[in-house]
Amino acid sequence: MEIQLWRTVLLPYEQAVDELIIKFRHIVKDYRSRNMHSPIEQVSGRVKSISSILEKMHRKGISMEKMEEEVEDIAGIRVICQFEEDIDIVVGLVKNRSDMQIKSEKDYLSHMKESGYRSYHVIIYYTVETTYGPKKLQAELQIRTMAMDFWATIEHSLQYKYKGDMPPHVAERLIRAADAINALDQEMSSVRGEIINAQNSSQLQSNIVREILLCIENLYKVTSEREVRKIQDEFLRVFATNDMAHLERFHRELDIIAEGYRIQSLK
Ligand code: 0O2
Repeated sequence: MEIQLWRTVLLPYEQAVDELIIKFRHIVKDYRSRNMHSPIEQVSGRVKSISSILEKMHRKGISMEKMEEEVEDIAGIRVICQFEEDIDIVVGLVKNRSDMQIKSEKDYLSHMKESGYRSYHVIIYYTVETTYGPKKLQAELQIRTMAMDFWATIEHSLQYKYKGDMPPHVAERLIRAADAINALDQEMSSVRGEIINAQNSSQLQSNIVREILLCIENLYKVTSEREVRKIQDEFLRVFATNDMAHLERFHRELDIIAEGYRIQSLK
């Protein structure tokens, strides 16, 4: 295939990767704006390089005509979670969507690969609207914890270095590291509730502070600078107490004050 033709074939995959990243990032935004723990921590994606596609086709004996059908990970999305339990939640979110249709799943969590690799893979069908009409294509979602991702990234670069000929002592170390990663994930899961509570209250605090500052900014438009300064000083005093209940009370009171000014301005 000529290089220009490759570009044309790969363009919808680029679009799919861009769109999917945005959609998953919006899920994160949605959870965070509700002061809830997001099962997704980070999202990234890539279109497989031409040389990597060719290598896979060669290794698996895939013909040019069958490339788009049989190379399922031309578009790849990596979804990183904090906890192993979050992976199931993400898979559930994907299953509930009407814009992503699951073709197959590979569970390398319960069935770790020989290398030590752990992750949950989902192949989806996803339709992009191109200049020439809709195109249904496949994308691979790799869903894993931050710890699993750390291991996979390091191991992937070693695979690249040794090109399939990993010295046994390195492979052994990697298996041991994978066991340690697994233990770390289990340990983190055991304190998941506590960690989530701490994260939620920090998210709640930052959302409340944002709303208070927005409210103070709006008050500038309807009342005197002296009055706003007084409110701002009071906010800084309340903030310094580091008392969440106090901050929430201040937020409610400020809402009432702002509403009062709003009603006054309508008269
Ligand atoms: P890249 O560079 O990520 O695109 P396979 O024969 O494994 O290539 P299959 O059956 O399609 O083909 O795939 P599988 O097992 O679901 O793996 C697909 C992708 O998972 C790989 O893509 C890797 O990204 C990742 N993966 C699978 N096994 C391992 C592993 O042992 N270590 C690491 N670090 N990653 C793994 P590619 O095509 O290898 O590469």
